[in-house]
Amino acid sequence: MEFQEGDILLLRGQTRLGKLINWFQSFWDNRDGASTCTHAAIISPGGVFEAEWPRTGVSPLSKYDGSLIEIWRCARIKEVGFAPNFWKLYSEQAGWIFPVWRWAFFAVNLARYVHWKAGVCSEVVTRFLYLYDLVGGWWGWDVDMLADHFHTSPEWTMVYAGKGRDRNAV
Ligand SMILES: [Ca+2]
Repeated sequence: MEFQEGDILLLRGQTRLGKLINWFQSFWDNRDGASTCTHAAIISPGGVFEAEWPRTGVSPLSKYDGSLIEIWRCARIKEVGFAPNFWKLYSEQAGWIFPVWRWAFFAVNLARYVHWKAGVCSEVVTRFLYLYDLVGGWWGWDVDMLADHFHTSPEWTMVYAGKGRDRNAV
């Protein structure tokens, strides 16, 4: 499976922290009451573009080797073109220290109202989708909102689900 630039990676939360995040997300989720994914990133030149501690930027895809991931694809991103919107997003979000404080606002369901410039992982991905008119906003979007959107929108297809490739495997 070759991933394309503009595909969206969702990480299924398996760790203790992941389970805690899923509990929070399902607690606030008034759609399906369930949450399985805890991180989101954009397939980009050099790997994945993601907001994560310590700074928002590009990480190698090999970081997800052995982790359970889902890859989602929307045709419009390729039709409109990846590069202009990606580099616009990059210029806005790359380099910020991960806004840890935002978790407090997510926890009390105020993240969509209280923000500065830097988003958490799911907000950065949703901002990217917003540039394609695929969503109506991005602040306050948690990973489960993104996952639920992908599962319910006809524009999105899951092209891969399973373990990230183990590049050391023979
Ligand atoms: Ca959900």
